[in-house]
Amino acid sequence: MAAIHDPLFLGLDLSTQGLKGVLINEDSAVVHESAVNFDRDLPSYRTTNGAIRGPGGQVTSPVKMWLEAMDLLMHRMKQAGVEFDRIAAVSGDGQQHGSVYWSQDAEHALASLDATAPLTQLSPGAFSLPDAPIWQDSSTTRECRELEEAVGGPQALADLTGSRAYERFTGTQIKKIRRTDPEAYAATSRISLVSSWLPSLFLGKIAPIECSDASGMNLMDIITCKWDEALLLACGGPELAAKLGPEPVLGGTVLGNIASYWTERWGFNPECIVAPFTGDNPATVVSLSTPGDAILSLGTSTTLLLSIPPADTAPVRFTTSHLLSYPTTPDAHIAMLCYKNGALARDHIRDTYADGDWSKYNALVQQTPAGNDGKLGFYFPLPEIIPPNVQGEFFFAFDAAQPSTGAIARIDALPLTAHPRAILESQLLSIKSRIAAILPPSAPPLQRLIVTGGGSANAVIRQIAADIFGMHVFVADGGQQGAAAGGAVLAKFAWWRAMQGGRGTYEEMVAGQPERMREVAKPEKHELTALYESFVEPYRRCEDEVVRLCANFGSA
Ligand code: XUL
Repeated sequence: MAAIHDPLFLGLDLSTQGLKGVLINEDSAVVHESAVNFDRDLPSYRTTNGAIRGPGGQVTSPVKMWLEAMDLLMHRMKQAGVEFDRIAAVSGDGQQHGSVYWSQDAEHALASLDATAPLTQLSPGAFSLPDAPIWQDSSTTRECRELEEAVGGPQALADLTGSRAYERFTGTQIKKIRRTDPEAYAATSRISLVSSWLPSLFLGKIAPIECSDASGMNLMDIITCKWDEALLLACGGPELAAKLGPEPVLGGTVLGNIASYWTERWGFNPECIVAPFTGDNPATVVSLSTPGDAILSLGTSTTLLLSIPPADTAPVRFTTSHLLSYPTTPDAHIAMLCYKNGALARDHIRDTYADGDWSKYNALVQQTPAGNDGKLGFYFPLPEIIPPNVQGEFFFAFDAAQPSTGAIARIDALPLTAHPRAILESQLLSIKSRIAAILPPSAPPLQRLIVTGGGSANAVIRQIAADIFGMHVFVADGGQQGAAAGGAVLAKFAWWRAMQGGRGTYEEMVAGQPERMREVAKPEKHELTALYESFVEPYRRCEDEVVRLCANFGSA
């Protein structure tokens, strides 16, 4: 491998609402960022927040839009003066669980891309389905129950794959397509995750799926990181193994050199390597986590992420959260809670009660007392993941002086000024009520809360998080590009290992690197954290009531 002078590493993040590119240098400092927003920059695809909602909980994104976004991103990077020939490695991440269906012509089309034309030349010919089901989809409840039954129940599936069946996980998405569109399924040569679809474009051939993101499919054995035959059979029949391709690969490996399309069209260096991309959440962990930290990602989804170091004992398994394999370190894991109603639900409250203005929203939060005088509001515009499939708005009151013993009452509404605080408190109390259950038994208490994603820029949200969790809150100094920067670090990791003959661990690479974290909030008063601690119990009872109401009467 010839050395590239003063190399840069490109991380690409294909998220729900947009595509970002981040370049880091050898010191892992961010030197460039560009972005494309799907709704704003590519309005002809008529997406709302990057997605198209169909009947029965179906949610997809047009694959052609993602191709066009890639071309536009490259244009923007070129215009900004990026020297493509200095990029030594490309990696990145994709929103988890989304899947792309390649046609029988795909390999040929990828191998013979015309460098004078944009990437949209691949569509529609290279795909057997024009739209990719994405993580917001909730249309596969039937398939979830069938899959769990096939392997002995939800805990058995969680033991095997790290998660019980979830509607958005790729295995049940594939199972549904096989049932409802057998022709398209038969016409599919390969299935990629969003994270393996992206490197396929750069390689000019279909890339293998990466282990950490494969943990979001309900198809891989979470301990061995190999496809599980019985699960493949249950979801996609005997033909699925060939459609998934080789066994999942670990991050930090080299998939190949960049295809000539990119060297000719954009001036990439032919020596540039392509490394496996991972999911957005694992990439955020790579970018931000040190052992003992919790990461709260306040993006389109809200996720809580904890790194679980390699241990001799088998990792804890859960039925209410997810266990993912770690993208850089064999035998290490990530524990994750994921909520669908994150930023979009908060935006909805801002628009309804604060004239769409964050300063007004923040002022309302600050004017209302912590705990909203014993009132809780639940806001689920989309069918939620935790608790599963609840939808609608629900309000409750209880005696804040006796939170654990007093009765809770369902009420019709909250005072109009109470909603901005109520959504933050209920979203964060939901996480607080679950943290203990996902920490491995031997784990020391969590030390820091690292916040990332759009919502982490809001000082009022940071403060509430500090008070509710009773933890000091930090952000990455270089900005909010958690996932994309993590992707760039994965590119650098693959390059660094390749430079030393394929040897070296991630921990060795980052040892001694300065930490770029800045403290932005700390618990204001002990009494506030104690108040929120006492709210966990009534929170749980109200949440159980929401689950009961949705099960009995359908969504509110
Ligand atoms: C994780 C999940 C979301 C997506 C989009 O399980 O569904 O966080 O990765 O960000």
